[in-house]
Amino acid sequence: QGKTPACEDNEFRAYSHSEIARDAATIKNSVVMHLTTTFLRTPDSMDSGHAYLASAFSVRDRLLQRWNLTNEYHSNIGAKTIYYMSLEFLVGRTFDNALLALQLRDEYAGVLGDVGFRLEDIIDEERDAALGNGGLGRLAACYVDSMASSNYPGWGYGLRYRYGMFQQQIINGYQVEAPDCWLDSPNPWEFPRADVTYPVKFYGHLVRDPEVSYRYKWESNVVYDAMAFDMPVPGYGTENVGNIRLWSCKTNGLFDLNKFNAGDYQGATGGQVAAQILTDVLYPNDNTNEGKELRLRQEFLFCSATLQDIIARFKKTGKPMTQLPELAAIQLNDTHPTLGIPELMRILIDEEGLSWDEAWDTTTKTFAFTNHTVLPEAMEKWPVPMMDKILPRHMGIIYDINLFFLQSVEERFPKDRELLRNISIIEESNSQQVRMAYLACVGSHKVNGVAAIHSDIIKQTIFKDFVRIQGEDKFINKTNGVSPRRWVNECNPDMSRLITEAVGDRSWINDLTKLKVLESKVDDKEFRQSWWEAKQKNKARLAEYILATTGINVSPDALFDVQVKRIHEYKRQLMNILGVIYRYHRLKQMSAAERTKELHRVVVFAGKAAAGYWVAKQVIKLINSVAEVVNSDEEIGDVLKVVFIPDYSVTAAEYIIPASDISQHISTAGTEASGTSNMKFVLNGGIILGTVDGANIEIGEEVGEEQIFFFGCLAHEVDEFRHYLRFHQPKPDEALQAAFDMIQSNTFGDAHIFQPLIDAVLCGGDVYLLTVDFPSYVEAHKAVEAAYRQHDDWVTKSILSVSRMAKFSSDRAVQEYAEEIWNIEPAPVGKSTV
Ligand code: KOT
Repeated sequence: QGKTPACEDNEFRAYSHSEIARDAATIKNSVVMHLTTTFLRTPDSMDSGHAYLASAFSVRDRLLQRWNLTNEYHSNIGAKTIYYMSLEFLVGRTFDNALLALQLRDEYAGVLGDVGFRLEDIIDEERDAALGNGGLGRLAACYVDSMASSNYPGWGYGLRYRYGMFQQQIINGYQVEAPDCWLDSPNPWEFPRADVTYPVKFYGHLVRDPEVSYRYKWESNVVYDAMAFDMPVPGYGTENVGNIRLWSCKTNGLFDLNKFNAGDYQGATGGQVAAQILTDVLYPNDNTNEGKELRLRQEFLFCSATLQDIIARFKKTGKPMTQLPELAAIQLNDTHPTLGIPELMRILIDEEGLSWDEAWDTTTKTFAFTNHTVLPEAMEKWPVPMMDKILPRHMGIIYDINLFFLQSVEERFPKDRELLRNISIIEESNSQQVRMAYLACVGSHKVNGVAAIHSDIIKQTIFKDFVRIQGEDKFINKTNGVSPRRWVNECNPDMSRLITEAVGDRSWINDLTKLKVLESKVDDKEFRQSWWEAKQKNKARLAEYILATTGINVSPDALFDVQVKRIHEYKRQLMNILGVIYRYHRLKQMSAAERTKELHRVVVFAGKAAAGYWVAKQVIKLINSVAEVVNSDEEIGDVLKVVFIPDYSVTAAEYIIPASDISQHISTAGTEASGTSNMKFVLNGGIILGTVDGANIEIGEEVGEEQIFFFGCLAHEVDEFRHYLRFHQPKPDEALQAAFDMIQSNTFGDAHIFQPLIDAVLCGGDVYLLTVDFPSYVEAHKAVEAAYRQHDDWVTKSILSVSRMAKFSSDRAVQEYAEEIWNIEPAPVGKSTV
């Protein structure tokens, strides 16, 4: 290929550098242009769906212009770039986010208003990009948002699943999964790049280099093409636009002409089908590892395409490969992208001709690894025979990495065979397994947990021996954070307006330390009143949403008590619904007169269960069965309502979170690595009822103990309780027993369906310690209720909490990663636009 000549045409160049047009006429023009030419519609036949698409495409044009400038600039100055590798990016919607970032929201609202559309309705036309399960995927989306907004040269790398997180329907109280066909309508927020395509090999055999014993040629006929799709990530208040590059498996070239000519039309496309399957679906598991072969192939396609792309970009600089870590940092979002380590080794040794030592030094300086969970069932392990068959070269490299690592340990700790067995990357079980967390750890220069307690726990458990061998300094904490753009400014416009008034400008959106000024407003009567009203308005908005999605009527005057997250035994939605049942039991025992004195409460649940997770699905059924009985009990009326909102998503969260008074984060101590919705709830003026776990602890430290309701046993007590309960019958207290009794007397339908849930507690060792924590859980609820009745104090708690939440901005988290792990600096393209 010849070198592209520099563009001599100044009009061309001037246009590409031009400012974003903000006047109504130009915006209108571009919307109509897309309506008529991209979508072949006329203004007279425009419905809200096409109004959305045409508007979105016109915003996209503006983003892509800045996207180009950002990338051109970063490559011109030779900026070091962070590559955030994640199998999940839970982005949600982009249109409103982009409008806010470009500060074009009012302008588009005006233009659309002129032709009879409300911006809110147009925004509602967009489907979520649900390329993730929950916290881990949403964290990745917040981090690329922060990189863009803080001007760090950074890209996310992921997979473009044809079907994202399944849609959840509730039928007869049960979860039913339906495919998420998010790409059925045009997606304005992705940009296909047919020119950015890499071949990815599978299977095959190895031919040893005659000269260098550890260098191989990997020959295979099974080669798939991964093609890039770019999703622009608008930075807020800056001209920088970040990028998430997603790979899709291309089916071109897999057409078998021989079979076609022989009349085997089906067979001719068999290869295409096999290829497409690779990026077809997101595995809907959160905190569990299924160990499916297809998933391993997905992971490798992702890692190989990403590493090839990063290296192709680096090679344009003409620098030697050993300097890669000076221009690139790669962060592994959990172990899912760990094959990037042996893939980089393979490229450096087999294709670039580096020695093993040079390659290893370069690789370990480039990679860093984030661990997100301590649950044993989530630990990724791959059978050696499976990996050897699909990725023979990588299996060999992993063996060598392990050999050299074990040799170095043996030198320092001679004759400690148990130590060697414990830290080996290969687990010696029947069918050996590759322990991906160990591979990620050995191949990285830094390993971090996602909240202080979690980072301590991993140093004492899974990485204990590694801390001894590789030193304390390698193992650090990076407490999670969330984006103030999406999780305050976008989802809570009324509260945001109040904050902007208090701060004096919108600078807080990129600098949450500014929230401190709210503390001085805490005694301002008018401010307090507006604060309360903003919450009430959000509650009214959620009440409408609940009515629309479930048909249930709830009053915004009740206390909104919310638990929304993946359904998992360790998150203990079961304990919550048992608490609700106990409350119902008490209400039924009261006289009508007594009941009128009770605080009205709406208990909101939402969340998906992995399709194969039977217990979690039964919990959903129990919640819905309780809801049906309680909500139709005329004696109870508005005193207690129970709602399960179907199909929890980023967009649903944007409605639900700003409306909560109290939210529950009640995992068994030591099991929730961090949690991130806890941060979002408090940032939106809600109070936490939670265990001493994950980021709850640090939130408590920041907001002060008056502003949080803790209960339950502590992480260091858990092992002892579990041990005791393995050999002794768990003893539910009276309250918990009352709840069990109510279920068992068929109050919520056939008790048989729920008996396994009760058995898990009473006969299954109560692994999640419901019997241990239930008494203090009930007490904590009482404390919440008493506090909520003190309306004035509650508003104080709410304002003080928000004012003290600066730490939990993903901007702070990303800055810490940049300074302590990635060694990169901000590189703003143009001037700040705030
Ligand atoms: C594990 C395996 C597959 C898919 C997801 C996971 C996973 C998710 N592991 N940890 N998480 C969550 O990550 C969040 C972000 O760090 C944490 O806040 C949360 O506590 C983890 O459960």
